[in-house]
Amino acid sequence: MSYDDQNIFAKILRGEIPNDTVYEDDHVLAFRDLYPQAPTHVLVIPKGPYVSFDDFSENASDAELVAYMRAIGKVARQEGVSPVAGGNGFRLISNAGEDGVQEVPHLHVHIVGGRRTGRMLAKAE
Ligand code: DGP
Repeated sequence: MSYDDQNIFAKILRGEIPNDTVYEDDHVLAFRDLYPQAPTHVLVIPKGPYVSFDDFSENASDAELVAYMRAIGKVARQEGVSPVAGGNGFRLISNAGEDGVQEVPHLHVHIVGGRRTGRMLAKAE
């Protein structure tokens, strides 16, 4: 699957659509999910054109990979959900492709917290 630069997160990165940014650096943008499913629901995306986690892990530079991993932890701490910084915990979700039920084809990790998130998987729709 090739990268579609008309996806909604590409438009957010170009500033064509507003977003509620919580963190940004040279390689990463994090912003609140438009349809939050928990008190904390932040999406962390790389600024580069990567469709999914596997695409990113294969093709991103070391600097992008490190920045992304660090940013996820920073946002969890900033949002107060990091258990190693006194928070009550969180879940990371990164959906990929059809079986992963990925809606937006630009890599994103959901940081979900602020409530109990239940068991890992729901039954298939
Ligand atoms: P996924 O199924 O993992 O591809 O989730 C996509 C998420 O993106 C979903 O939780 C809703 C969110 N979303 C969709 N459109 C927008 C938007 O325009 N702005 C923001 N902030 N979030 C969006």
